[in-house]
Amino acid sequence: MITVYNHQHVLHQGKVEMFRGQLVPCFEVPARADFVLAELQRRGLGAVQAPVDSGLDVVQRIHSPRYLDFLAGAWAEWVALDPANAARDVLPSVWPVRSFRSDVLPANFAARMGLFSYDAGTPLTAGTWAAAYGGAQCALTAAGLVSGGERSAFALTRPPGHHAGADFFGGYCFLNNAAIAAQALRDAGAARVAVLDIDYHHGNGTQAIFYDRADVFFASIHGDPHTEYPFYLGYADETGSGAGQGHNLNLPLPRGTDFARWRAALGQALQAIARSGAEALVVSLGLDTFEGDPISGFHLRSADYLQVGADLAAAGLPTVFVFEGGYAVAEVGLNAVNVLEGFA
Ligand code: OKP
Ligand code: ZN
Repeated sequence: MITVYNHQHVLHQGKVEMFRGQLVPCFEVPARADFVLAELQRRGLGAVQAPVDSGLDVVQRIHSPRYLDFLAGAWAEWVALDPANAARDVLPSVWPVRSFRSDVLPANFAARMGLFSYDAGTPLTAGTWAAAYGGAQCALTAAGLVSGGERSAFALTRPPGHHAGADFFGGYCFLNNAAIAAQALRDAGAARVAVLDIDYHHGNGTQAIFYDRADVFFASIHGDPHTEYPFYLGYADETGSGAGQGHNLNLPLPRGTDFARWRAALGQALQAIARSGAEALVVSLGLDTFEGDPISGFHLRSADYLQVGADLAAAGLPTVFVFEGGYAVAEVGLNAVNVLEGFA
């Protein structure tokens, strides 16, 4: 399997995130991708290549122009407010909840930070745009390889993407790489595409992007949002709207879920994907379902990921893997590469 690796990922390096009233060190660190790359190379799982830059055409079909403009220019605006800001990450602190307007674009920078985000755990840094842009290019290149006839490809990139919506960031995510890959597969001729999100956290951004579309089926297995981040989306009764009715499947599971129960949900998701008529699959590959993950609550073990890969392969679809979460940093390489090897 070819890996498309975003060498610019290191440019996004948050210092702290807000957690229980304190600023704590970020969980989403550059070493995560380094461990995956090292394990891929150690096990010789296939070529690693850099992405081809194909610009923002497909990205603009997923994200709104005013959101992309904001992201691309946010760091320069932040430093222009005060040169001392260059040493500090940006975190939002005010949001337009129900009854506020989101159509007006405020001149105030903090107001726009809040307009385009939904949590205080996602620092924006000097290199965030460059890293996220490189990640989107990885997803596009991986999708292009699969459209061109490869059985599978892996977009190894960070920051992750599945929490990012058409016009908001959050949950460590800025550009929705999986959604971008799915759109690229559609544009290259697949009539129907499925996105399967196996990160511990519900892929609220991906769901929202495709919620009213019939051409992209979204399925997600995740911690029950009654207790787990992102809390406000990911319930079983969310099945799609308008033309997208019936094209969204959420399989929330309780904290403490083990592999046997998780695998049964995977089987259910794959059956639904087969029924959807998808001609290609995008897997949002989070490894934070691992028993040792510091911010999650499922109990998958490293060896289980080989079986996950084999189950995904049995679906028989051309597949783009996109790296998402996984915060047990020392084990994330082993776990990710186990999925890929099980698939291969
Ligand atoms: C991103 B991905 C942890 C609180 C939760 C947000 C989690 C984002 C997960 N201190 N913070 O889905 O892996
Ligand atoms: Zn996650």
